[in-house]
Amino acid sequence: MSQRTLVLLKPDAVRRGLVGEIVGRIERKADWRISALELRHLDRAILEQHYAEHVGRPFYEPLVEFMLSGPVVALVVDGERVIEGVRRLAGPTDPIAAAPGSIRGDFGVIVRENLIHASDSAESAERELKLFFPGLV
Ligand code: D4T
Repeated sequence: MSQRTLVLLKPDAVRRGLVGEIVGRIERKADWRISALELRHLDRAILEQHYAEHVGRPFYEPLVEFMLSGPVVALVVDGERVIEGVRRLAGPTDPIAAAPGSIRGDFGVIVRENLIHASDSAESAERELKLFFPGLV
């Protein structure tokens, strides 16, 4: 089943020069295609919508500050079961719990700076793609 997902390489990934490494892992999955890719500075308004489910939680403000601390790389990826697939490549939220071989497991230590965001369901993907790439058909 071909799907489309929204991926963000977070400011830590960009700062640490891991964009090529992470994009390479996505590109090497057979038949997945990158249909948009852009270096971007986010603002509070878009983050408030993106992380709406977390507004008011203790980690929300530090998370937003982190996401504003430098540019991100936003990508749209298309392909077979890509929503579940990129989540599996990323590994679970906590990088110490993430298996070696996953992006978070290989490169991350703390939960906030966990390198990558990927839509977690078809509904999230639809909402997030509209938010980050409103012009994309
Ligand atoms: P994202 O949404 O960035 O792909 O991450 P996850 O889907 O894996 O995890 P999430 O929505 O639960 O968390 C979003 C974002 O908040 C940071 N975070 C999370 C944090 O700093 N402290 C915390 O306790 C949690 C749960 C990390 C990812």
